[in-house]
Amino acid sequence: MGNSVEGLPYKNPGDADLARKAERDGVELVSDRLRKMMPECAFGELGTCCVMCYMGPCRIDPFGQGPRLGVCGATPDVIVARNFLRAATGGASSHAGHARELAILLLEIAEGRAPGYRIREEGKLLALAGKLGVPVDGRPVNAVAADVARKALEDFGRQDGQPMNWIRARASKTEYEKWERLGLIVSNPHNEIETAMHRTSMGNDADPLNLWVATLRMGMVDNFAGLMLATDLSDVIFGIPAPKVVSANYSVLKEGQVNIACHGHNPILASKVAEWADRLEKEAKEAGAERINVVGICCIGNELVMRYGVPYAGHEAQTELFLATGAIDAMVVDMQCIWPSLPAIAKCYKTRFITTVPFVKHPEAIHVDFRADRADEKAQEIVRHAIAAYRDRKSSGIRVQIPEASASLLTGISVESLVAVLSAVNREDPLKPVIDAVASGDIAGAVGVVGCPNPKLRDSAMTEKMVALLLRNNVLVVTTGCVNHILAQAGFLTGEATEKYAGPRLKKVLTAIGHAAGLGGPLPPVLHMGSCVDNSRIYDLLAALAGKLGVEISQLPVAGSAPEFITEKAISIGSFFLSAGILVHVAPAPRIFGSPFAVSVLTEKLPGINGGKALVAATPDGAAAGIMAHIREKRQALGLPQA
Ligand code: BF8
Repeated sequence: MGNSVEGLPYKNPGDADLARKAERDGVELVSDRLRKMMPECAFGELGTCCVMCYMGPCRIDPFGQGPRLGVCGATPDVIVARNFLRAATGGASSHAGHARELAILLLEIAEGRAPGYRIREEGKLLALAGKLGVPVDGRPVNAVAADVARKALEDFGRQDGQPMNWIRARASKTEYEKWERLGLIVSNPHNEIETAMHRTSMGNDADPLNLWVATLRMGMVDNFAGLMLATDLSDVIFGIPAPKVVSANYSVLKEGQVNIACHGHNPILASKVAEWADRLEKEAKEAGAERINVVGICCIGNELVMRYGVPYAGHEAQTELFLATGAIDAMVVDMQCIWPSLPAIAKCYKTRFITTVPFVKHPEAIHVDFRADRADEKAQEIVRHAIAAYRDRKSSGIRVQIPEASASLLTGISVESLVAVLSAVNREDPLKPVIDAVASGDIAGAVGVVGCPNPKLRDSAMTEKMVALLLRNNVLVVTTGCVNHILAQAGFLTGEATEKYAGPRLKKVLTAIGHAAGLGGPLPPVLHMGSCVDNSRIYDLLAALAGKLGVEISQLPVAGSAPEFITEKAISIGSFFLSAGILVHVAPAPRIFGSPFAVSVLTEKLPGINGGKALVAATPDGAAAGIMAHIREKRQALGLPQA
């Protein structure tokens, strides 16, 4: 494949500057803790450490040294499969919890119990209602919204074994039938989660194949009760994202302003904080600040930038560094990916660290019990904390250092807005230009590059280099999650990146689309589709493309990649894309290599059953080469010319 990208300048200079500042300030960072943890436990890495019962912990050495079975008799294949299923369950629980909160909020809005919120996208609500079989004609919007919310909540209490409403309504017919044949249609996400915990507890399921099928089913829970439900309802309540150009990186912080960093996932909290930051500007000015500046970190950064153009600060692995700037007055969090290290670091810089969710607390944090029915009151309380902290910062002489690192990105690519952009090229059939470009080979394929920034791989610039290689090979990239912060900071989400990184054929297509859409230059080669729950947008796009071509998603020349994954949520998302029959590349290595059975299921057996396949490669060249080989194979099977 060639085209090595060694030597290109990818490092964010702000990271190194702030790491030095943190060291001077006596603040320990993730990189320090990671170093102290080395070497990490090899049994854990292989997945053959079992802590399910108190006859253990047991660990199996795959090289034949020591015991071959756990004390209970569990084989390494069983131990690995159980551990992996539990990880997928952790991830799916997070996404289902996020989505269920939105369903409850929609019901509260419809019943007039959440006065701070409203329905912004009636069109999307009515379209969903139609798919769910909710009558719409002549009914008030709130009555329809209440029924849509009840349809969502019904899935979480369903005991009749019937398929989830959200799967019936939102899966394409082709994919639904495939999942039905494979026994992957789930009925109730909570039952599925309960059964997964039950079957993996000591003395239950000892059939590795049965356990791996349960993992694929957990992937279905993740998508239909988590990702897709969350995206659908967030769009209804907070708006469908539309394209916009926004600033990113450390320079979005402003020394003379009250800086509030939102961190976490659900727009229920952050949208209100952003609103009240504007409404309380007068109070900030009275405190001597120019204004209140809300910025987004991690996935809530994606949610806020996609819909409202809120400055796009940075990713998970930079959170501690953002605190080390000394410029953040309040860090406001809801749930997921909130490192326990943060409140103590915040304290060093007089940053008020504010938790808001009853099950995400920290002894050193300020807790504001944020509730949708009192959202305006609680958001004001949070913003006033930040204004008070600004006064403290100014009077206490905290040293502020904001690196000059800056970037901009085109964001807001929902399926709806992408179709609108493409209509500029073909009004009657907006997806046709993309399909034609894929058919001719101008676009070789597409890859969803998603997930987290893993400190183990950050120094190698794994994500940036892999993406540069894919682009040079005329592969279009779409992104969600924290990797988008990485790619935005490295300049990949601009028209200039098309000039710099895209292969000639991809460049030709993106330039034509960009000019037709009035962008005054090419469309970026990396399209930002949102937060981790917005992986559902990628699935919707693939389903639309497959539907137009009359093939299954598994036949498309596409792949998913989580090149630096960290969390269990990445595992549950990956499990869904395996269920959908897609190649899923991951790095670092998932904890499966202690089980020959797991490796054969994920790399040999599953591809023959539904097309899903795992690819493990921890170097940019290895990952890009594996993905390109897969894309070529799929093109050949469809009878398309090689790009
Ligand atoms: O859900 S990308 S580090 S913030 S897990 Fe977490 Fe990973 Fe970031 Fe979002 Ni997704």
